[in-house]
Amino acid sequence: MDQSGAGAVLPRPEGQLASIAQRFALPGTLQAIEPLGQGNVNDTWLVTVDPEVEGPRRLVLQRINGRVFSRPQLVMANLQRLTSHLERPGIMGAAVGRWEMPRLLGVCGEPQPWLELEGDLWRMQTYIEGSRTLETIENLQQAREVGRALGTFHALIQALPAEELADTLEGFHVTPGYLRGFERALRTTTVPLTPQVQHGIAFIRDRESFMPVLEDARQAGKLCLRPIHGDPKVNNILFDADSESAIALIDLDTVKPGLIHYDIGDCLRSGCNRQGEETEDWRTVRFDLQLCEAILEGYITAARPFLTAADYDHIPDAIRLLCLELGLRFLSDHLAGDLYFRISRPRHNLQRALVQFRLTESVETQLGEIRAIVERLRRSAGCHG
Ligand code: GN1
Ligand code: MG
Repeated sequence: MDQSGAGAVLPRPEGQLASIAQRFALPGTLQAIEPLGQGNVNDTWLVTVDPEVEGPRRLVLQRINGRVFSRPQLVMANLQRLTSHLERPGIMGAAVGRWEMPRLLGVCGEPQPWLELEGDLWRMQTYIEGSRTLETIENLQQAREVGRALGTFHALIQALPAEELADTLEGFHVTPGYLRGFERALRTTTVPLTPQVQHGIAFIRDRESFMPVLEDARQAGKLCLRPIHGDPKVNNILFDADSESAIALIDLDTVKPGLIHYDIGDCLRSGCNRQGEETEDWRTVRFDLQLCEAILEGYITAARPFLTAADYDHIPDAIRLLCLELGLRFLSDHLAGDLYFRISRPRHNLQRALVQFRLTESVETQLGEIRAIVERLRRSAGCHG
């Protein structure tokens, strides 16, 4: 989910969507409902009300995708656990400057802040006013802020025990599991094995032995499970509308136990691709080292207190792996008939996969430089080991 993409206000809403919205404790009369953002998994709408009492004018309504999140109640339980953690005294002190969290709205006559209708789970959250999203990073200051936002989020949730969060999406970012899914999809696929698909298959085959790199480090006790965001791509980071400061991380459905390297890798694969992951011009995609350095610098300013020497050691591989992993996930979904990621045209997931594979290659050719950047930042953060 992201907060961009709000279009013109529609006529006063009616129908099923409006009656669902009205079951929430809206602070006024419903005025408009319009699609919001470009999420690949959940459905999101911006709801506008005419406030009768003091309260928010704009809200975000979402239907959680039950095919992806088989137990969406656990997603909501994690969100509530996260909120109660952040409300504990002293926790928000880890955030410098303006920092916001969306708040859940109650449902009229229900004890819990969500609705279950015909197998779908619906929820409503406050829209963070005075904010904007970026589809791609435009300058180094924004890059530092993207990193600082992720570091701040990690710092805020470090003291939340990972075992108090449910595993809402088993196998999420566990790359060897995605490789097994790819093999299954390949055995049963009915899509044509065009030269582009074959290129993707060969690309995966050449890198199979690299895929367990983070899970091996976890099993060896070098990295451990911590609470993570799970999806810190650039358009899930809100910026202040009037400055270059990041003020929130949204799309909290994948907050759950994981490796912080999933987040670091995912944030860099998204942030360092200046063309964005939806570009059709996949051949010219590259991984931008300057943005990489600025994002990591921003991340480390906020994350330095809890980063270990082993954490630094695994950052370069995490960057390479998360690009490769998303390419693998997109290609598998293309082979499986586009069941997971929403598409807007034929071969959309194939094209997305080719973008990520090109990005992976660009990371691979610059791994020496990436290692040098991490090493320099580690030394200036005073971490030896
Ligand atoms: C999905 O739905 P969205 O766009 O927030 C996916 C992420 C991917 C991302 C790629 C639960 O996120 O893992 O990185 O697409 N979310 C899930 O754009 O699988
Ligand atoms: Mg998401």
